[in-house]
Amino acid sequence: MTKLFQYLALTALLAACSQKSEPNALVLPVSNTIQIQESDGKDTIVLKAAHVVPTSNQFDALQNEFIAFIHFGPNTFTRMEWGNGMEDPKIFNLQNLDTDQWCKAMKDAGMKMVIFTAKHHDGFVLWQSRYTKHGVMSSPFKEGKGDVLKELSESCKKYGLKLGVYLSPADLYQIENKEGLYGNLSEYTERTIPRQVEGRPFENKTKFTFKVDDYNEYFLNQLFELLTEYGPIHEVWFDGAHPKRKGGQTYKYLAWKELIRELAPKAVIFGKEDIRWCGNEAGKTRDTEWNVIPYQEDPDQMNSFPDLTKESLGSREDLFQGKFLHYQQAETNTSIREGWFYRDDTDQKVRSTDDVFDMYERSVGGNSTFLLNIPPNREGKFSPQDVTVLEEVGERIKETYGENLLSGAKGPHGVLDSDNSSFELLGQGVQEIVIETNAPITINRLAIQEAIATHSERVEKHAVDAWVDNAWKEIATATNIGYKRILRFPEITTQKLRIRILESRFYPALANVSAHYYKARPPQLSIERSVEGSVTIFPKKDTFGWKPHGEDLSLIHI
Ligand code: FUL
Repeated sequence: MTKLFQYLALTALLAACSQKSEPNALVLPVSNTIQIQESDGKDTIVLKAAHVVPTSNQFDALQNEFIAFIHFGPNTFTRMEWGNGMEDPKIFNLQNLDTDQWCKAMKDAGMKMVIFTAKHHDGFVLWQSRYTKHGVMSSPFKEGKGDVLKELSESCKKYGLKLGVYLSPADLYQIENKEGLYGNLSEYTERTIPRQVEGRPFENKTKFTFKVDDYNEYFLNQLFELLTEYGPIHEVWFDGAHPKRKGGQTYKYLAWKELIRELAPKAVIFGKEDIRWCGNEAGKTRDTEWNVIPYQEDPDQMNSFPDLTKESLGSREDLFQGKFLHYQQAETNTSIREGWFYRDDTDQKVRSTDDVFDMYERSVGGNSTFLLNIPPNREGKFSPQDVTVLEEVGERIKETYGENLLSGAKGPHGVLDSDNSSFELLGQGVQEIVIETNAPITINRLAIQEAIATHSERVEKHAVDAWVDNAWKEIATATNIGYKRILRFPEITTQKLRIRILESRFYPALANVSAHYYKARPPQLSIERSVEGSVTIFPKKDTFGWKPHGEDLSLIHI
């Protein structure tokens, strides 16, 4: 880290020298949200954007890179994607549960955290909640004594995975049943959270008072249980979908947030100001994914957040429309299977290792986090095909990215750190860096990271050249970098690389550069024999489709 501080000093110096062109450079502090003033010109807005940084929780979440989603519940047994809330809890007829097997497979894949559907839209709870009987307590699972979340949290501890919870705001059981609280038009009054339940005291004695209605109280009580009785929670996932609404029910998110920040200080909140949905469920990524996003209101005060699905979200033109600039990273979420829930091992297709690895490189290497869903089957396990894909993806990640082929190379300030830590901050007028290795290396991947935690995301366009046959040869170009950009290019053997920053919002600050080699696999082939005996060999078609209900659910996000 010493080097980093030297470079920081250098940048400050260079900034000081350039006071004429950037008068605000030295006085502008970095922040998670920066307000735009009416008097701000375009240059000032761009400069402000270059000072918007993630919170330490957001930065930790970005460093997880590859995380897991688990959809499990009555739908696993009814083979539905969305339940209707009126399912008999006995449907959840789980005879075996092997959360260790889930965790081992996720760990082998290189994932760092798992987010579990504690409650999906059907309202069935997979933990022993004090506040409803619609859940595992009324199911045959361990004669009503089972707690899936508890078992998962214990396995997570054992395998060193972080845990997150998905608690659906939409709740069909609370909508459909006679005594349901959702949209029951109850009054907003002062309520103490958690509501005490006889014989079920909480070890955590924290108390909150919020002015809320019945459903918000129910939701807060459940959040209290989830955030205090299952170990540290690192992400709370709020889904935007609503199969049905009732009674004009609204959500008092600002109260939920207060409770989460207090009880789970390390957690990021998905679907709100910390993390945004990438905008599709099929694993598509943007070529340019900016995480500094313009808002019309202060995101810290906002109660609801729209889904941001446009192709361009944080370009200069987008920023000029905003009143606040806010760091809000994207999660690229999709499922390893056709659908979020397990249906069967015959018709429900599973993505190939090639497909998952490609999404990994595009999402993690495209300034976002990769959230991959693996739905357990009715035996309480991941199916063998899913496990194989996870193992193979993990092996490829390790084999490709486990080692930096630049370690020991000479950078502009001496030998690069072999641990790949602090690298280089570019000052005014410094638009390129050259890295020279001790011996020729053969590479087809380059990963570049900006020092976003301290210097925001600034690079808007860059290129990489390799020294080949006594000349520079451009091998890759791309737009922004941010947390991480993985460049993929045909393999090249060289001893010298040059990174050129072509456009940036302010002095770019690079944190890491690493070079890698991905061993390409031969294409999967299919063989067809005709009746006459002739043989045709052709590349296997990837027939995976995204159809949870036979339709694209991303279209019904509301
Ligand atoms: C969507 C939900 O409707 C799906 O069932 C799933 O939970 C997915 C992650 O989000 O909005």
